[in-house]
Amino acid sequence: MGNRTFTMIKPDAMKNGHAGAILDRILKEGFHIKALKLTRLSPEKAAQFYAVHKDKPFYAELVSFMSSGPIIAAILEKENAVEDFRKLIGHTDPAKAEPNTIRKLYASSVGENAIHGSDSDENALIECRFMFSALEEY
Ligand code: DAT
Ligand code: MG
Repeated sequence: MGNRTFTMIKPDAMKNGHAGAILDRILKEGFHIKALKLTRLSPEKAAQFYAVHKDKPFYAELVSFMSSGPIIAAILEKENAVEDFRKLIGHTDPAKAEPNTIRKLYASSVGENAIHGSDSDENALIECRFMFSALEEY
């Protein structure tokens, strides 16, 4: 799983019409799409996905935002996928994100920051399985 990561194009980027540009950028950066779906998280699924943050002050807002509209979820493959993808998306807070990162280009705030990327190989596997149950197929 060292060469795979998991991403979601978040509801703000979907609503603002950035999904096409973001997918284009991901492909141009050398990531291969192994699985992809347009879906919507229920509040329960969003709460479960972000359970690690359940004691944070922004948790309720995060769950509400992530279940507020459609998302695109995908499994991406590339050498060193997790680390390279975190670099490509940039800092959690777009105000602190490096120039030309996806969050710098498309995110509006720390809460609504356009895109998710796994933070470790272990979490990438957990997150891929969370969203794509028949992972063996990919
Ligand atoms: P990342 O998405 O960069 O891995 P994280 O795991 O620390 O960041 O937080 C998960 C999400 O929670 C993040 O993408 C947006 C939201 N979030 C994080 N910090 C926040 C804050 N200070 N205020 C509001 N939302 C926040
Ligand atoms: Mg994180």
